[in-house]
Amino acid sequence: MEREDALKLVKEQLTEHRYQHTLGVMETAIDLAKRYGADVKKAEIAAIFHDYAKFRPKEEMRKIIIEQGFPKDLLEFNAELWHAPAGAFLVETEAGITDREILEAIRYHTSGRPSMSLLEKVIYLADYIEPGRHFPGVDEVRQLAKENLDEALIKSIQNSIAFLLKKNQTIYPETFHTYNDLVKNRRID
Ligand code: DGI
Ligand code: FE
Ligand code: FE
Repeated sequence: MEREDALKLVKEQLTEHRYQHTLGVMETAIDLAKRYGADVKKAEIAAIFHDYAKFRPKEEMRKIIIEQGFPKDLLEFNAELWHAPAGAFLVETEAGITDREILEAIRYHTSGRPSMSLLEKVIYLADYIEPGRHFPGVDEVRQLAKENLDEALIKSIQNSIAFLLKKNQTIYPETFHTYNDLVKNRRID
């Protein structure tokens, strides 16, 4: 799908603010894909569609998670997590994207997962460091992202977990599993 067609589909689904975030993720994902040798076109399309389901009603997302056999434990955790797997389903059925790698990058963009693909890592990190993000620690992750994709991911997950702890929020176990997997496979140079 061409960029302009994808952006048009997504714009209808999002607020102006979330659309601007999406444009930032798109540019950042393209940069990261070039830097780390991921498929640039897939990174572009996955980034454009990553938050497609962000504003869908909770009940619709809950239904998709149950009917599509996504892990049901998602439903016991914060509903903010649901737009990622629900989005993967809706992007396939409504936008006609069939590429599994793109759909998985969308599905795992919030929690990550162990053994993430290069494309999944690019989208996860681009979502965290796009230019519109302003939270504490983001500049450190932006610096790391220039040198080492996994180290940047580890730092971003550490920051996210610390942020959720501070807010007294539950933490979805897959977030820990992603973190542990990356740390175990760390290459110390
Ligand atoms: O959709 P975005 O805002 O661009 O970014 P995202 O898909 O990473 O979603 C971030 C939101 O999801 C943010 O409000 C924090 C929340 N979140 C992510 N992981 C967890 C989580 N919330 C809880 N409670 N537990 C998690 O593990
Ligand atoms: Fe998201
Ligand atoms: Fe996002």
